[in-house]
Amino acid sequence: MADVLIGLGSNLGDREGWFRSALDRLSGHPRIEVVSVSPLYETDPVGGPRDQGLFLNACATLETSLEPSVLLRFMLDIERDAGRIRTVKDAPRTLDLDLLLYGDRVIEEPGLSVPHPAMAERPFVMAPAAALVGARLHPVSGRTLVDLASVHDGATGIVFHAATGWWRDVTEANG
Ligand code: PH2
Ligand code: MG
Ligand code: MG
Repeated sequence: MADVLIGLGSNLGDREGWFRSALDRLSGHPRIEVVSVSPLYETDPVGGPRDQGLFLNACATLETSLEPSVLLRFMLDIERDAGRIRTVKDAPRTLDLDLLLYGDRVIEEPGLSVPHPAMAERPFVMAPAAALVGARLHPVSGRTLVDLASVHDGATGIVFHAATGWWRDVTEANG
């Protein structure tokens, strides 16, 4: 079983609702267990068109026996079913699911880079990641996620939105 960290992002429609249904889909998969879910943060959009709405961002940890490429395909299916339309880079989106860490594996394949190459430089990823699994090591830099996140201390545009528990009691999901 691999210990996986994913990122969730949304700035269109029922942002929290997209997150809830994505986590429901993930936990409903026979080979995926949703282990923990971070607080929700509301964040200023980074990149992309002007005048897009604020994001909600969060992270979750999963246990899975799915290979990374198979897990990624399932995540892309969930995005598509949430009505995600891919237009320009960093366009507003109903749901973005990013595979951030897969155990301590380092993967470079077409369409799949793990650890996610931009994660450490993005405060909207590192704030929830550090809150959830701060002691975890980034397998390339060898630094903890808290340490990597501390570069962004004092960053603006990252606002705490809801405490862990906004999805559901994770022990219930595991039962
Ligand atoms: N995702 C992006 C680009 N910009 N900005 C915020 N605040 N949150 C995101 O999830 C996000 C972004 C590309 O995936
Ligand atoms: Mg993304
Ligand atoms: Mg993505």
